[in-house]
Amino acid sequence: MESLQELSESYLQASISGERQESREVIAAALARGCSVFAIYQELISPALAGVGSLWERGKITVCQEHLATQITLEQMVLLRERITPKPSLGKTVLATTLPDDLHVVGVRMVADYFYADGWNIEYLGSNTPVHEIVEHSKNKRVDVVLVSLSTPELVPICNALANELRGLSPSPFLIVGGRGISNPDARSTLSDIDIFGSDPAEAVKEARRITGISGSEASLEQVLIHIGQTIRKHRTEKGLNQKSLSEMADLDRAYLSSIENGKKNVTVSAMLRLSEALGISLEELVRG
Ligand code: B12
Repeated sequence: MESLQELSESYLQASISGERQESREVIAAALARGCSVFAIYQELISPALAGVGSLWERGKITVCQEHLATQITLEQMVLLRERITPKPSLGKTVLATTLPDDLHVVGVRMVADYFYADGWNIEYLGSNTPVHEIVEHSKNKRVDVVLVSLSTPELVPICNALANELRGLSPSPFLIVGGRGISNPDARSTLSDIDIFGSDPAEAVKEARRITGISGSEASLEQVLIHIGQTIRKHRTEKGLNQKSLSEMADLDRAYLSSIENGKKNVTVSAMLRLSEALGISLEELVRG
């Protein structure tokens, strides 16, 4: 079986060759090995794109090949996103964007997906958004957190201008900034009025929860039951099973399964164990989604 690193190398080759189907098969192979969407983002796609960057820097590939790899990646990410079952809604909104003249969207889309999985509403603006538009949209949508990705330190002055304008809003959203453009401490030291600097998307989600006052155990029992029900339904339909077949496999009453899937029953641990076994997933996956 190929390691994730080998799969990443195959993905790099397939994507710069414009082989959509082959690129998709590499991702399918990682999924078949049980890799999560976020493991694929971090350990397969990100290193492959870093590889694309270094081939391009050394003149080994054309700009068109770099563009093909990015477009194929964005397509694969749309498909991967569909596999994410978000946690119950937190009722909080994050706006994710790059700044004017920054076309690099893969990183910010990935970070937005971490927030999506955590139950945030996402206002994803993609690339090259003017500062005053970000501020206006934040105000209109009552955004709680603005998340900016910088691909180069040259964007720091624009980011400072954004921070300054956001401070003028009431209430003022929190500002989280990350990306390759601030990986260097010198670049970070020139940023002002930023609530959080981030490099690790999972850490950024935790920090965003902390600064907006969301505790880890925010979800009510009702929300948890709805979430478990949705997870069961998602895995059941992915396996092409109807409720009748799954209830027989798990030795449960069909009507009981139906109310579990609708989040209407306080499902017992033994029923969850039987369902996780029948669906071929761990109990933890069933609970966390
Ligand atoms: C694809 C790509 C492009 C594509 C982008 C297309 C698109 N639609 O996204 C195109 C061809 C347009 C492009 C153009 C350019 N690019 Co370019 N590009 C890349 C490349 C190969 C991959 C970028 C990528 O998607 N990486 C994968 C993602 C997942 O990584 P990431 O963005 O770093 O994000 C991760 C983390 O940083 C973090 N993160 C990111 N944002 C945030 C935000 C928060 C809040 C948090 C918590 C975390 C976080 O989470 C992500 C997941 O771990 C990189 C090479 C590389 N090593 O990355 C160069 C690279 C970024 N580009 C570079 C350059 C120089 C350019 C150009 C100036 C080239 C030119 N001379 O024309 C132009 C600029 C265009 C512009 N105006 O923006 C340089 C930047 C160097 C620098 N830092 O100053 C790089 C590093 C290549 C290099 N080695 O020189 N590029």
